[in-house]
Amino acid sequence: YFTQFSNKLVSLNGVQRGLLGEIISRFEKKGFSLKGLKLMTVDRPLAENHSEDLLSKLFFGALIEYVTSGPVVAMIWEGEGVVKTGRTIIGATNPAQSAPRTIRGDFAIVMGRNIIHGSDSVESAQKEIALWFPDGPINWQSSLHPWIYE
Ligand code: YYY
Ligand code: MG
Repeated sequence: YFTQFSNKLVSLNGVQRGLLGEIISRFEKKGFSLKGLKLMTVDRPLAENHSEDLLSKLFFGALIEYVTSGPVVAMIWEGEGVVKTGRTIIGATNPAQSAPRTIRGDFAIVMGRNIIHGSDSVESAQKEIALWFPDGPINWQSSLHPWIYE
């Protein structure tokens, strides 16, 4: 069983720029399973709670403004190693350094508009899933499971 979940947030300009299908498609094609998905606006307490580890950073205010300024899509993806592999699919924080064929490498130019957030550890994924999906993940299993895992 592959119970590792990761919470991904397609941030404001992922939605505004019409990249949602493209982003979902990259995780789907890899073989990960979608266990939660919603389009939502973000209030300040949620944004601040989500990014509380960055409270002391100079860019914190701008980050909160950005995340609360429009709809985001919150997703839960499940699969073996999804937290680490998901961050590889997303690419480096600074799009100027993200490799081509990563989401940030292909679709973003500057750090403060880098399209998508992904949990950085299994522990933070658990915390973020509880924060964004109070009802938890959707429980289902893909019939492709034996063709994706040995
Ligand atoms: O996990 P990741 O999103 O790759 O980077 P974090 O260090 O957690 O920062 C969160 C978020 O903050 C980043 O995606 C963009 C923004 N940010 C920024 O605007 N300027 C920085 N110098 C660092 C991060
Ligand atoms: Mg982070």
